[in-house]
Amino acid sequence: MSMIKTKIWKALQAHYEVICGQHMRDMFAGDRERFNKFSLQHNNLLLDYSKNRINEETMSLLFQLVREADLENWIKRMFNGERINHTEKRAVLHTALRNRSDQPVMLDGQDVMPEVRAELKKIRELAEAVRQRKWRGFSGQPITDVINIGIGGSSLGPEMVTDALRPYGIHDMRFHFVSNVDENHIMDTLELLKPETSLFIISSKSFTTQDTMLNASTARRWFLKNVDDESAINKHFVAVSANTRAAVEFGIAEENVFKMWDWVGGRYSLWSAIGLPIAISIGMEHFEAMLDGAYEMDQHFKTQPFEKNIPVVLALLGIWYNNFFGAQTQAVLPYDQHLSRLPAYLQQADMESNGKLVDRQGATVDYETGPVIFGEIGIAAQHAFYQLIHQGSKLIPADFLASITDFHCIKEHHRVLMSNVFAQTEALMKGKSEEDAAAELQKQGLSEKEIKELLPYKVFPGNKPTNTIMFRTLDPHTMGMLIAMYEHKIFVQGIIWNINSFDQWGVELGKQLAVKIQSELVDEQPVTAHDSSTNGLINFYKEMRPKNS
Ligand code: G6Q
Repeated sequence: MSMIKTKIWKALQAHYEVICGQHMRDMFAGDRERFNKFSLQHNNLLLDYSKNRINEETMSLLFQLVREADLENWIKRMFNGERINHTEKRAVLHTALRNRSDQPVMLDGQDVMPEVRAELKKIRELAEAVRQRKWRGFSGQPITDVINIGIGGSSLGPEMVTDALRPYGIHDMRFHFVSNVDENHIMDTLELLKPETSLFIISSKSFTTQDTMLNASTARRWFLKNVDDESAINKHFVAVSANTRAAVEFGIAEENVFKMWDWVGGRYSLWSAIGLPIAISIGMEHFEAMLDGAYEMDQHFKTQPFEKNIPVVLALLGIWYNNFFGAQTQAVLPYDQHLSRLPAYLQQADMESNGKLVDRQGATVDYETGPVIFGEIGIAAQHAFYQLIHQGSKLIPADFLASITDFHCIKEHHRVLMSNVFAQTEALMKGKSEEDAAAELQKQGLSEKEIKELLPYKVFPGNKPTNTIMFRTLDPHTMGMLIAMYEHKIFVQGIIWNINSFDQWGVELGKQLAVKIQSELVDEQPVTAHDSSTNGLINFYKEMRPKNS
């Protein structure tokens, strides 16, 4: 039976009819305990979800929904290594990568932990050797530049975290992330490098992704052109892959290949050797602190009752807006500059996981699934697209993220920053009534006529939902907690929507399509095999491109 035909779904729908006419302003006015009721704290992490269009009944119905979806059992199945990614027949065990206990994690009767620990040891050895200048290039010089060549899950996570934990990063080393097959990306990067001080990490779970393979070959060619010594490759190229053979065939020494496993999805893999750039940047102790933070969130997720469970609450609020209010989007608005890549990272994590139309039984769903995730640094976005959130015709639930301390202790900066976080979420909730707007205009000395004309534009409806996620400092431990929090939120939503959050056939399609057309671009012959638009575009390109390109 489709979820939307269940009793609990209908109860939520009926409840929505009651809530949608209510304003959060009145909800706050009528309940002084609202913040205490609708906020959760875990260590130094606070989730304030009181500025949502909910009351106690809403939450109780939503908790009932998640119980009926059998979440408790699904959590066990995931952590216990069942093959819950049924379309690829794979287990989903990224949590094993950050299992900091001495408990085994069994997969088909075998404990995966010895292999996980062996890889962590290998990561530590490389990270320390590079950081301590013991890893030397062919000419005896230490590494100054680390270049990650990978795309999607093999790039976004490491890039986001390396950036986010910059204050913990080694200062005299530069990190580059090349993902686009557009030659500008690799060429612009190579321009900044010297072969003798560069370390390339070729990150590809499959080691067949065309974009990555091409960028890796170009990097290798550039290196050999400058160095002219094949044996020097060993000191400048390492790989991370589940396909060791292909990495070795590419020319990477077997001892320089770090392992990945098919039970780790690309977008969930930054905890593995895919996180090498992070480990080199922040050092192994900090990398492990990040794993500790994620493990702590795993334990919280596994053991806390749903009512006190941060990922579960976040997931349910998302369902509330997505499926009952008809919201199409979810904004991610970090106020910490170091989280500037978080929206891009979550776009993949969320949309690749829950952008699905077919349920676990193979039927097309008759309800909305994953939302469009978008976002930007909050302060920058305030001067750009917040207009639409405040006064547009769409409902856009938003997550605000902010750290309580900064690293440079420049008080004015941080106070101004935080005052914006508090002011924006308050304004989005309260809005500005006609009376308040009119009073403001009167104060500015406008005439009655002018006020009447301007008033409609100066009114803010408010009632815009936000979560505020605040933490003491953006340290490695907190970073681990935050990422794991979002991973589990996505998982919970996938369970409620009855979809497989761990495959990505849409991405696979992209990998196949271009290969076919590529052969048609070799010669100058016009093509006719496609629809008229595709034919037209290909032929225009062929005609306009410089000869011999
Ligand atoms: C992630 C996706 C996808 C993948 C890239 C790169 O979950 O599967 O983003 O990470 O397509 O794939 P490779 O690591 O195999 O090159």
